[in-house]
Amino acid sequence: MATYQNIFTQVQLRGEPEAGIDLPEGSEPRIGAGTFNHWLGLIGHAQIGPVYLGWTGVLSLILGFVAIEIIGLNMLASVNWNPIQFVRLLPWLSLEPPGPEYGFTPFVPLAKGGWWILAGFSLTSSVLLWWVRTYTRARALGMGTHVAWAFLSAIWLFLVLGFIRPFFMGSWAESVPFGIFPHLDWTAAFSIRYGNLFYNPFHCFSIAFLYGSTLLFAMHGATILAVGRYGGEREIEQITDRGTASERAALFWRWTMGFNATMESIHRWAWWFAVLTTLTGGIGILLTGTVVDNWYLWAQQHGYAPSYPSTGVVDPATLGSAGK
Ligand code: 07D
Ligand code: 07D
Repeated sequence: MATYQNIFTQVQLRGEPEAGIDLPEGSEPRIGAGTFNHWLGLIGHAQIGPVYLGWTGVLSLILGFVAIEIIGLNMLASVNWNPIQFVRLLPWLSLEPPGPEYGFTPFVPLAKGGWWILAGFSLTSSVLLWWVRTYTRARALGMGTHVAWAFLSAIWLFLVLGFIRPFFMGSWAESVPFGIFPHLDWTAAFSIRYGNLFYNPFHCFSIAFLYGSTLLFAMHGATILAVGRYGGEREIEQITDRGTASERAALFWRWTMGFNATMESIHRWAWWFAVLTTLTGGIGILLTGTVVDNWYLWAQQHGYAPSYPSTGVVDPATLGSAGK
C-alpha cells in the first residue's frame, strides 16, 4: 500500500466530489457538482469544480470573449478573411491603436483604431470584473484579500501601459497594439524612442524583483519538496512538532547561509517580490515621456551613466525628441 505520496507518486482517490463549505443565505449559486480528471490529478487536485461564477464572472467571460472576438476578426480581415493565412500569420498579425492624429479622443472611426478602443475597453472591463471576483470570493471564504491586491499590481502595469500613460501623453498612439510579435516590436521601439529603458531605474527595480521572484520561487519550492519525505506540506503538524520538516528546512538555510525565513515570512517575501515587479514597472513606464524624455541623457545628468568625451560628432539624442 502506498503510504508516502508526493507529486510523482500520487494515489488518486475517487469518491463523492467535495462541494466545499456552505455559504451564507443569498450567496451566488455554485455551478456544477464537480467531476474528476486523471491528468489534472497528476499535477494537482483531480477534482474540477464546482465553480462560482456569479454575475461578475459571467460578465467578465463575456467581455473577455468580446475582446478576443474583436481582435480576432480584425486580424482575419487584415488577411482578406483567409483562414489559412490567419493561422499561418497569426503571431505577426495586429490590431493597432489609433494614430497620433486622433489624440486621446474616444471617437475614432472603427477602421482607424476605433476597434482597438472597443477591444481595450472590453478587455479592461473583463480584467477588472475578474478582480472583483477574486476579492468577493476571498471575502466569502473568510480569507484575507492578498491575492486580489497582488493581482491589482499586475493590473496597474497593464492600465499604465494601455490607458493611464496614453491619457497623460494625450494620445492613444502611445499605447500597445494587440498582437503577439507586434507587442514585442512596440516594447523594443518604446525603449529606443525614450533613450534606452535600461537607464530607467524603475526598469532596474522591476528586473531585480522579477529575477528575485524566480530565485525565491525556486528556493521555496525546492525546500518544501526536499522535506516532502517528512510531510513538509502538511502545515498543521509542522507548527506543533519539533524535529519536523519545517524545522529541518529552516535549519538547512541557517546552516547554508546563516539566516532563515520563517514558514510565514517566506510567503511575505514571495508576495512582495512579485507585487513590486509590476508596481515599480508601472511607475517606470508612467514616468517615461511624461517626466523623462530620454533615459540615457537623464542618466548622464544624474551621474548614473558616464558622459563620453566629445568626438565632435553631434549625438542625435541631444537634439530633442523627433516630432516634439
Ligand atoms: C505563463 C500565465 C498564462 C498566460 C499566458 C498568456 C494572451 C494573449 C493574444 C489576443 C506569464 C496568454 C496570452 C491572452 C493572446 C492576443 C493577440 C504568464 C503565464 C500564456 N503581454 N511579452 C508574452 C501579454 C506586455 C513581452 C507571451 C499580455 C508589455 C516580452 C504572451 C499582456 C510588455 C515577451 C504575452 C502583455 C511585454 C512577452 C507569454 C498584457 C512589457 C516574450 C506571456 C495584458 C511587460 C513573451 C511572443 C507569459 C513571448 C511574451 C501576453 C504585456 C513584453 C503572448 C496578455 C506590453 C518581451 N506576452 N508584454 O507567459 O513569447 O506570461 O512573446 O499586458 O518574450 Mg507580453
Ligand atoms: C504585462 C502585467 C499585466 C498583465 C495582466 C494580465 C490577460 C490574459 C489569459 C487566462 C509582465 C492580464 C491577462 C488579459 C488572460 C489567460 C490565458 C506583467 C504584465 C494584468 N527587460 N521592458 C519589463 C527585462 C529590455 C521594456 C518588466 C529584462 C530592453 C518595456 C521586466 C531585460 C527593452 C517594458 C522586464 C529587459 C525593454 C519593460 C516587466 C533584459 C526592449 C515594460 C515585468 C535582460 C528592447 C515593463 C518598467 C512584468 C516595465 C518591462 C525585464 C530588457 C523594454 C522586469 C530581464 C532594454 C517597454 N522588462 N526591456 O511582470 O514595467 O511584466 O518596465 O534585457 O513596460 Mg524590459
